[in-house]
Amino acid sequence: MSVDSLLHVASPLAGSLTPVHAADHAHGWWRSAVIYQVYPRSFRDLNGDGIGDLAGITAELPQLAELDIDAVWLSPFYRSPQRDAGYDVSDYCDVDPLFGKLGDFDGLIAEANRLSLRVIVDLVPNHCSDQHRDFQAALAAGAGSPERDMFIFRDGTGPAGEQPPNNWQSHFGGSAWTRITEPDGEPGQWYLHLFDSSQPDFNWDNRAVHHEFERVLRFWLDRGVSGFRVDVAHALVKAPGLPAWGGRADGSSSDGFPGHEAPMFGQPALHDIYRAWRRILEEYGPDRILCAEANVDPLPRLADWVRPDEMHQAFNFPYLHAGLDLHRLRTIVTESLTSLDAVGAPSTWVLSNHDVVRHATRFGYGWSGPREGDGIGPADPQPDHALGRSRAAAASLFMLGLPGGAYLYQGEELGLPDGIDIPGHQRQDPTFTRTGGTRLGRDGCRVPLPWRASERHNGFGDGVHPWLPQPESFTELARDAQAADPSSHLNLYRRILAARRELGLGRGSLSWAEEWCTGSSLAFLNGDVLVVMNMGTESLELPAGEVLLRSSSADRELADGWHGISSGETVWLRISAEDSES
Ligand code: TEU
Ligand code: CA
Repeated sequence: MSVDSLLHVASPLAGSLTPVHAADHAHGWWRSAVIYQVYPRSFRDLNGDGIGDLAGITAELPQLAELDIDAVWLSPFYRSPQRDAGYDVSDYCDVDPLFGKLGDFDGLIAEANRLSLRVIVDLVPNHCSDQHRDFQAALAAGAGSPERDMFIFRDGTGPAGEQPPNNWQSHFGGSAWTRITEPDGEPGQWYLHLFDSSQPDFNWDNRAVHHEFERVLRFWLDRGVSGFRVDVAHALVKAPGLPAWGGRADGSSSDGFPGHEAPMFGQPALHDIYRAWRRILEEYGPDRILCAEANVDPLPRLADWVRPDEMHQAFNFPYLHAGLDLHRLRTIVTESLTSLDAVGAPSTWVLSNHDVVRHATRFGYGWSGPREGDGIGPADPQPDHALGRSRAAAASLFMLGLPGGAYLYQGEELGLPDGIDIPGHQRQDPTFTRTGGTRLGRDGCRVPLPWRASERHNGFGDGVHPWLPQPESFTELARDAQAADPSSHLNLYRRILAARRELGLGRGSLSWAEEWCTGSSLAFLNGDVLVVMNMGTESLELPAGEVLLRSSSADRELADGWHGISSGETVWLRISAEDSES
């Protein structure tokens, strides 16, 4: 093709770029990292007791390394009564026997090092388990004691203190307060728990709590972790006086985000805590990171969490919640990049995790799936699985073309759907019991992974049944079956991740390519790669360039002549230098 015709084809594209973000040349492996979330209970059960374990993770780690990811983040594996799947920690510096021993953790780190994978662990500082020795000591010590001051104990209201201290509600349903029986056998004080009643909130106004967590950070840093994902990072500090909250009582506004003034979220004193943690990490060199699980709204406020002396990253929940609403997606990508650029931080992107319906299932429902934390059961409207999986591929190909870091949730590379046929007696999310089954909770996205189609329980473990039943489709979706099929979801992910690294997209730039932002399609240029997602009902023609990747397996098999983008598809197209400049 002559230069003339290239320029001719390219001009509509080049003439209508809206620049948002410049290429990133700062130091830091994490700035463009792909971090893969391992949910230990459901990854791989090596000892056959039906629940995943650390040795199982170590055994399958080479399969993750093949995916070309940078790090794994492990959800909690610490000592825990497992009332909230391990987010109820009774000892922060030990491995629960369910998952193995500390030595198994060291083995996992050694294997990760061999494979050049970093390991990030989950830190749960907002609350512990009621079985934690500090909480047991607080119960035994009585009102007004220093032991009680580690937590948030208050006298009740009403004539005999029989009413909770305020109107706050638990995320999992019901009051956020539980009344205890005092050591003398009388009904006594109440303690605050933003989550399950077995998860008492720590009192972060107490320096002893700070010291305890600084010890925990050092413990895992000394064992070789590359950082921490910080659970409910926005909730540690509560407003003085614990004022009643008039919005939705769990602190969220109508769209599910924390309200701006919620007294349990986003308090200014949080930032000094994270500054102190950052200083500790820096004692270990520049490569250890903190990532906030901070559900922050409005988006520009997220930048306050990742200022140069605070956390390195924060999850981008607005991106996850935008789903396939292209108008919202565009606004969120623009706001994320511009507000984070202002503090020199990269953005992160995410579509699935262990708290939400998997995106392959969400996208099987028109434009908006079920409410967060509610889950899907057999009596609910059912998703279109094929549509969900193909849109999930399109959404992932779009996300992984964006500059910044990305978080993947185990099984999304297989296009796994949520488990739907889970009998009530097998559901373990406290949301299910605390709401009398009206909200099914998050078990659907936590179903054990299928590794090998021909093995017992699809290779999850060869002992007793997995702790949650696997849907029938998990056999054909098993990793080994997909590895053998060039057009599988897994092989698409492999190609995406390899190309993303080779093209340096995580460090790249972003300009909206207006010509292809039609309302039903959305497109950006990152370096010389044009990423177009078409959610309209019609196919679109693409500008000149080399098609690098397509999300639709049907179109991948089409004859070479096809130079368009189907409905429901995303394409990566390399525009030559003459095309993208001028
Ligand atoms: O979740 C925090 C959180 O605010 C939500 O994602 C919450 O799980 C959801 O709104 C409930 O419907 C974190 C963990 O990711 C989650 O698994 C834990 O249960 C929770 O903290 C408590 O530790
Ligand atoms: Ca096991």
